[in-house]
Amino acid sequence: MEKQNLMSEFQKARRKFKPALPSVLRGGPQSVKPKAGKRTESVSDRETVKKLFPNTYGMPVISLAKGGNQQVSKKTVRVGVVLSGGQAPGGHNVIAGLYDGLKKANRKNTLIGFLGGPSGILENKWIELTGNIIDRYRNTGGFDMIQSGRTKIESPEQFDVTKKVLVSNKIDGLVVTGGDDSNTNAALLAEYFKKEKLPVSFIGVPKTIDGDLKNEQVETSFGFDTATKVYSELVGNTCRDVNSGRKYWHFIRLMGRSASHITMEVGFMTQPNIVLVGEEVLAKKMTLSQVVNYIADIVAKRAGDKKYFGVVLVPEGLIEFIPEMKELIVALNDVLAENEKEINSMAGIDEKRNFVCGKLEHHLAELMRSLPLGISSQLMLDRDPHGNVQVSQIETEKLLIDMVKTRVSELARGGGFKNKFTAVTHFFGYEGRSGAPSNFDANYCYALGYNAAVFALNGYTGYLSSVRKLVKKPEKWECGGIPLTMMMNIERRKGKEKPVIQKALVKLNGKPFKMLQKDRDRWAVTESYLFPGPIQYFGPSSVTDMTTKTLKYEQSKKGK
Ligand code: FBP
Repeated sequence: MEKQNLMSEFQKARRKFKPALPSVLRGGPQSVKPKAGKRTESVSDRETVKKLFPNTYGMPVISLAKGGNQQVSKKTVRVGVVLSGGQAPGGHNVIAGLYDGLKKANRKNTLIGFLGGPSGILENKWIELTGNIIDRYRNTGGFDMIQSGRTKIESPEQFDVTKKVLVSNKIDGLVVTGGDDSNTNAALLAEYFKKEKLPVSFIGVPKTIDGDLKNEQVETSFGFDTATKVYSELVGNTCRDVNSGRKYWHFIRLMGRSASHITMEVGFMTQPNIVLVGEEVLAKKMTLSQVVNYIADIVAKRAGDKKYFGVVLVPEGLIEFIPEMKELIVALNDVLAENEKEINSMAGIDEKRNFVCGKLEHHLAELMRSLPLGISSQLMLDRDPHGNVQVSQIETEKLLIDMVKTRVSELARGGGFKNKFTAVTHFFGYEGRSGAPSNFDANYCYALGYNAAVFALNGYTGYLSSVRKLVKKPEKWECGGIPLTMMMNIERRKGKEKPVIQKALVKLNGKPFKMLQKDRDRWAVTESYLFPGPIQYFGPSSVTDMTTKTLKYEQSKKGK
């Protein structure tokens, strides 16, 4: 709990920030009328998704307009909230907005917070969130008010426990704040409760710093704005350092488990020498050696100009985009899932690797053996509860440096430059996930939470809270809800076909990538570095209210 005497001057000042609500929400939930649009379909695998969600498939998109809706104030509701997955700046403001929305409708409404993520539901661990608690966390980063976790509610027993816990606690609605996997879970719960004829509303809120939970209706997930601003400060400072010392190459891996949105945004903000984009590597079917050659050629070119320094941005998910590595990871997922007990009983990494290699096809076993032991052991680490490989634990930047070093030595032997390649590694991930939310995230999250209150009060279930037109001022933002099933497709997880919300990867025909393509050759050979400095919370609006370049480019004439 944030106690007044344990607060920095910044925290005290930041607490006073009043998020600006979209004008449609300003009169409270009782002055908002939901309007239904057309029936919807899932993004793909329609028949399969429809069969899996017979009660919640096809629901319409809902938009909110001003209008009398007094009945939401007449009943008293008890709503739960859970934070799920990785931290993202602004989560506390989602809860604050939800709380304020519920209380504005009826002072007797209550909000409870399940502790430690979805496991808090399974273990029936929760606290009532009072005004005092909420006030201590307004506009703060982190998820420490109620913490988070990655437990997936998936077995029939877990669904049964969830039912018992929510019913016994008289919960009318549950707001699930999470990424694609957690919102998939919310959709499954919505479907299950509908099937059981239990009137509990499940409303999702799009969270993830990775920025890959977006589509036509969701312009960005919350946290991306703040996290990329934090990373941009660090990368900008590193660019300034190389430009001063002129002796190192910095390889900086940035979070973003699958998509390269974070890396591209930080690239726009700082203009380093190399920005790798996983989605491009996949589209061009580049091998690991080709990625290495691309970097080594730029290192050699700069060395030819007597520039023995530079900055490379590496998206954390790169490794999974290199087709040969992806094939290996997919095969490993199955081998690890099928032989979990046996592998866990082995103590040595060599033993594990030999065992696993024995189960892989010959060419994949060869690839696995060719990797440094550290990397192959990181590739074998436990998958997260949703079946994802934990790329935050794989030191791709070290693998690249090793290989670039070898390649640069080869090139240097051909003459033309001195081989003075010295590299330094960084991983910027956790540093950005819990920063104090930028004005954008503070406003956006508050609106998402308040909007979720409107949806819960109106008894909707299986919807994602959506706030749009985000490049405009907050009062002009549009609010509504998107059926979770609309965003689904079928993917292979833990060796099985599962319905999941489709991740939004970087589009190679989209404006952000085209902007990068236009500039990156110049950034490679010159020092075009930008130094964005820290997020500004106070000061001129041109600086404090700046949205991300990604959002700006994507929303400019629909990103074309
Ligand atoms: P979410 O998708 O749950 O928001 O998490 C994203 C992320 O921050 C990734 O960028 C990163 O790979 C992962 O979480 C790290 O997870 P963990 O906190 O479990 O190490």
